[in-house]
Amino acid sequence: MSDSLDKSIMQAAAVLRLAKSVCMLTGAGVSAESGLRTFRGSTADHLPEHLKKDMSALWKEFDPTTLATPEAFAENPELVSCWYDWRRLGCLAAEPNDGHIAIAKLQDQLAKRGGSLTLLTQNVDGLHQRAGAKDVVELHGSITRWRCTKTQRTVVPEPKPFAKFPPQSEFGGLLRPDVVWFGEQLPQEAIIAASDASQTCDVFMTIGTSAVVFPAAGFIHVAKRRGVPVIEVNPDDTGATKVVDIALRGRSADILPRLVEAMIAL
Ligand code: BV8
Repeated sequence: MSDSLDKSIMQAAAVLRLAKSVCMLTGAGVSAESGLRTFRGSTADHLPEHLKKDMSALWKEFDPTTLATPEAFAENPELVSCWYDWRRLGCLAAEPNDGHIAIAKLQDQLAKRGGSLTLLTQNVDGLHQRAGAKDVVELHGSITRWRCTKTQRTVVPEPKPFAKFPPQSEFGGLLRPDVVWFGEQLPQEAIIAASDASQTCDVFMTIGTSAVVFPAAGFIHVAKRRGVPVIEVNPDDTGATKVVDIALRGRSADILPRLVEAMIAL
């Protein structure tokens, strides 16, 4: 690691050491090293060699931002549900990486010191929870849970492909992934939790997100406007970089374990 990165990690660790309530926003980049494709840019650049080849495989033909809409589902429920079921099975087969594990450890460490970490994720893969993180706020829902288009009742399908597409619900509608598509409102309870945390935290961390999707990215700016220090972990600049106080340029699975160890050692 470069000296300047080491120095920035120590700076961020000192900020976290004094923190009482941390609000953290994560995005697809945190799951990149679990082998899950991000939405924008090419994740493959930041992947360990053995994963690179799979990354640019099937997704080239699908643009997630056009498929993640109610209009796409209405027009072609078979394609959209098949694509989501393929992603769902990928998420179930993936394992949390060292970045997910470090976040759960940080949340535990803060709780032990009488503090808290509110984890807001844009990810729908459930990997934070599988790494041990608690009370995860899923701003964009969950791909492991599907919802009847007629009754809105949710089900958790078995860990195997649907038999046919689009899958029928037993309640008379179609089954769709219980995720928030573009143009759809975020769950009310998630908005309330995220608004509360970004308005009361004393440190904000943005990790593995390009910070271009709203209202999720807006919570970074809510904290910034209150003068709260903002720490970013990302190999690249993002839509939030101009309001970031400490930018840790690198992969979350590398940086987060070092950051948490440095904070504990202080
Ligand atoms: C809504 C779920 C209104 C499905 C997703 C202002 C205010 C409000 C809305 C808008 C607004 N401006 C525009 C809008 C509309 C829109 C929007 O934000 N559009 C953008 C594109 C401009 N927002 C909406 O439509 C939202 N709804 O506002 O509704 C409303 C109000 C009332 C009533 C009705 C409606 C809904 C947005 C949610 C859409 N759903 N996903 C699914 O997963 O398929 S969004 C999708 O993008 C994913 O959730 C994803 O998580 C999210 C954000 O992307 P990122 O996570 O940041 O991923 P990305 O690939 O972009 O970046 C990855 C980053 O990781 C990169 O920076 C990369 O460098 C980095 N990285 C790579 N490797 C690593 C790494 N970092 C660390 N370590 C590594 N190894």
